[in-house]
Amino acid sequence: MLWIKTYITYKVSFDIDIENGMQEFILFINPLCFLMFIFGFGLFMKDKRRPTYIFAVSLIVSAILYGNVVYYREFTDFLTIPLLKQTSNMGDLGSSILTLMSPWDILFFVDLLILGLVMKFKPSFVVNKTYSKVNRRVYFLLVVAIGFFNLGLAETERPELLTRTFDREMLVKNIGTYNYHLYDAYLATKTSAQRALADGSELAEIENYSNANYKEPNKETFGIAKNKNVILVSLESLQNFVINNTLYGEEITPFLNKFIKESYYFDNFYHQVGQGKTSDSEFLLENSLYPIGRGSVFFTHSQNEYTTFAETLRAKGYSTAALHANNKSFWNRDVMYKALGYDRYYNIDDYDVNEQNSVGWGLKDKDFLKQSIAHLKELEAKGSPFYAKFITLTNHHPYTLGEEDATIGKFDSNSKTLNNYFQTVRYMDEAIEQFINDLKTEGLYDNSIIVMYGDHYGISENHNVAMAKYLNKDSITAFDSAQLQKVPLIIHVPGQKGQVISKVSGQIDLKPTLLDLLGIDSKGSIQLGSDIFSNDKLEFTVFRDGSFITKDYVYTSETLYDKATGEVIPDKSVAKPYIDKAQQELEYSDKIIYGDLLRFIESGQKK
Ligand code: GP9
Ligand code: MN
Repeated sequence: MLWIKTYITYKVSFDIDIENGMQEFILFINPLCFLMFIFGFGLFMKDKRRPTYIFAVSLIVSAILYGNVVYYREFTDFLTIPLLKQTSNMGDLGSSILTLMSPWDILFFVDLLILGLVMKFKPSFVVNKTYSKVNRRVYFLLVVAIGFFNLGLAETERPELLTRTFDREMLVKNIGTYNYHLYDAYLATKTSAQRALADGSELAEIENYSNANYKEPNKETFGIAKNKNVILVSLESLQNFVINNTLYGEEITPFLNKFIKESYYFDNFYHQVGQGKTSDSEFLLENSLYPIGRGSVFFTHSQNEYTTFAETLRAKGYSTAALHANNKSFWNRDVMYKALGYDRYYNIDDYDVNEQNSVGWGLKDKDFLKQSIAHLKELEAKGSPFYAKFITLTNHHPYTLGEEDATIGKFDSNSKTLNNYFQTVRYMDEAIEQFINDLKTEGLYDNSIIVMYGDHYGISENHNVAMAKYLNKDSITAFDSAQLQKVPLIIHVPGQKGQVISKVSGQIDLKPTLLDLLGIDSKGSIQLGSDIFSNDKLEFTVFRDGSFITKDYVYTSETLYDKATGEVIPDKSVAKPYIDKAQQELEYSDKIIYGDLLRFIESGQKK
């Protein structure tokens, strides 16, 4: 029953891309080896113990599967061990998780009910028999054989499955959810050993790579924001498709649409986060390194040595602060922010938060930004330029908003998430407008650069049907999904003229881009992005799962598309250099993080 249930779950709850009959077959048999193995221990048990064991295992395995189902509904991804360790996130996640569960989910456990009834009314079905040693050996040999058979088929379909995989769907598809979890557990132990074994010898190669990819800054923009304050706003879940777009004829983000006309607006800019969502975007910004493939680097590697954007500014005399009205331990920020070089974290304890001014995840953006002005004044009073990073919150899944705050209608589709999204996006737009006006009144506008970007997608692939309806498309394909990962990037430098920059770029480019604007050359420091303004900028952006976008190509789920036409290019070899480069960069980045390699750089050498 569990085998069949797992397979049905694959088909119903997960969206696993199947290309041929062989892949379907692998998917079908992949739960078998693990389930036979784990239930096999029942063969050693007698009397009442066996049914108890079988029932307990069924319950635990079902719970794990169900956990994945719920997580997948929002994140289109599978659970990992580092994620489960993020217990300090759990409290706040409550409201989000509840919206992802449905009373119908009870059907998911129907097999347990059947099993219970069988045990009660037909106990002989599970107990009675004792098995001889030979029987048991044959049984376990069979398990091993099925395991190798499965792995063998998987390797032919997907070579290097276990050594070079950044894509969890690929693992689940080939070795099954349960073996995937075992593999994940193995990775968890392996990564903890990796730091201990690292000795810095890997660093030279990575430094060479980083230096070779360094791009000379653009003379026209280098230093145009020298010594200005940096006010950076991370726009929660804001995707680029809402910019300059309408809902039933009404502009969704009227303020931002105006603001981009007097700023640099990057309309081909992508988020690159993994499971760490907002925290991953912060990591990308600060380090110009990729977040890790499993869990959140904020949790797993907060003790590492980093060379960050904040630290670099601090070394130039800036005071540095992060402002976000959530519990300080969410995403382990209180610990990680120290490693990233923020002098001060203004968190929920620094704000007046009550029922009236809260919605969804907490303090409403308008109130958050309003109350933050006092903190900015505090930073300004220190007498040196400051770097202040704001993280908004209202436009967060499940996008709840009180009627009194809604100034645009809802969309009408089968996805409540997408329907609500437009309202919270509009709310955020208004909050930003109010904030910019406040900066002007406070005299902060003219001596600050203002940087704003979407931290990651807001509408997951789970809402593709509704999204297709909104975008007037028949469906959302993998090709479309990849390009929907665009988030807006807006940089406003005092006195500039507006300009749209359409180079393909991503969050990994933020650090070198901003440093160059501030007149701080990042040459020689280890970074995997480059200044977007540079005339030599390579238009190439890698996603955490190994997908990438260039000027001409979109590569996702191991399929290469012509970006202009959306057609599949069967001969992937034309993009081989990019495919290799994407893998290489992710590997280098992982090596740095897992080996804590930056600790081997002499502090004098640090930029
Ligand atoms: C929580 C906020 C949201 O503090 O940053 O995090 P997310 O769920 O988007 O990663
Ligand atoms: Mn976020």
